[in-house]
Amino acid sequence: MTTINKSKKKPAPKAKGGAKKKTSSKISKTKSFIDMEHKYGAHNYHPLPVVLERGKGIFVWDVEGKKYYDFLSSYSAVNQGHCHPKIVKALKTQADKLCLTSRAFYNSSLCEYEKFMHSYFGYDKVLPMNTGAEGVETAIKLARRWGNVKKGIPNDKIKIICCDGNFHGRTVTVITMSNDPSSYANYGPLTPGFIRIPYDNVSALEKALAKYGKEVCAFIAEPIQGEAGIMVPKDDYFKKCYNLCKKHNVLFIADEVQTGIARTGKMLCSEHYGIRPDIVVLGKALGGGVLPVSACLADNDIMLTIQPGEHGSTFGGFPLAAQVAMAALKVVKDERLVQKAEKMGKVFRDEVSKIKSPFIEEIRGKGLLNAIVIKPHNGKEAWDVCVEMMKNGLLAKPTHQHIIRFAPPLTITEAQIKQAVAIIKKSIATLEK
Ligand code: IF1
Repeated sequence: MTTINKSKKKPAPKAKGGAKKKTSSKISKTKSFIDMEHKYGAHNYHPLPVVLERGKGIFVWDVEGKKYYDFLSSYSAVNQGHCHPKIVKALKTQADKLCLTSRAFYNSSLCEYEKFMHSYFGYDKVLPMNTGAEGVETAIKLARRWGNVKKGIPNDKIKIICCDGNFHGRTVTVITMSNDPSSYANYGPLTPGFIRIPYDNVSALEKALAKYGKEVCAFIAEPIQGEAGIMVPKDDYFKKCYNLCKKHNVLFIADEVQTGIARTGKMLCSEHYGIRPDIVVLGKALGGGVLPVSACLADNDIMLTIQPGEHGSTFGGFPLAAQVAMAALKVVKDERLVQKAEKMGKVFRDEVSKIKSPFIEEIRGKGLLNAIVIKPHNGKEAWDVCVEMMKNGLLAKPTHQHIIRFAPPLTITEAQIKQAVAIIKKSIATLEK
């Protein structure tokens, strides 16, 4: 897959006013914020022309006071809903007490968090970081170290196998794995030691391992590819990959940054496939939508290959993050978000499949991580559908030119899903005319 993410390249259309009843002063409020950002901010995104200032649960409000369904959830970082009172309370309580210590000293929250993560996910140890990309970098370091120390691969020979269409973050080593030029082009020299194979193709992994197995320390994949367009692999793909990895003494790394924490209707998406990865990378919703919190989970055999002083982060595992992450994960259990995502995902896919439109080519996903594939019609494509939905009070974002991701907070109710699908239907119908 070599498709460029054109949705990010396309210039954001000018704000056309959104709601019909806006006064000119209100329009200029939105425009002035956007102009300010264009003048002083780096040009690394192409957002929809909406300026948000408040959020509660599944809703967000813009600076004009207009209310929207949030069907992006900050790329699945807000699974628990915006400003969840229990998560915000944990943040405030700890902020008044102790925010940051660095890892030069012990702190009374981190150990509690580590024990909590052990009982929650069942891995011996957790290695705390901040962003998803750092979590992936850490998994790469762990795998390489394990490959050297435990498997005996010389460091200049160590390889990691990754998949076409992957998205694992934006650091230099991580973009090395990407085959999307909009991620990696002109950022070279990149990091050596990666082999890329097609996703959802067992024989490609089999061949790569037959050829390079002795030098491979790990295979890394997203259980469902997000940026690629919510690509759900065949049911038995990952089980077969996992078994091949075991046969060749290769670690299986699951990047669950986007798919983890109940999003797909299981706590970890890997559970759908009946596998327990050797290393799990978590991020996004681990911070409950309020702080960047990421982590690698692994057992001692892997984790203990990194010795004291050999890896770290000023903020990784800071008291504030530790308390927020525990609160965020408690909310997931207390509010049965795994079960809700599973059930509401079905409702969403059922409702969308009832819409008869030349725009809708396919609806796919698991739990509340879904995508509608848009067939261009009347010269309109996914971006235009998103702009129209925005006008009608629902926010979602295209990935590539023809796919729209739909991922509301997992706290959404059946009635709200139905209202949201009505907005999708109405927006598409407007563009059909
Ligand atoms: C952007 C996508 C989502 C991720 C997986 C690691 C990371 C991500 C599976 C890195 C991050 C984000 C980042 C954002 C867009 C977004 C995204 F469309 F690109 F693929 F969510 F779907 N692993 N994904 O999805 O985590 O360092 O950002 O905390 O960079 O444009 P991060």
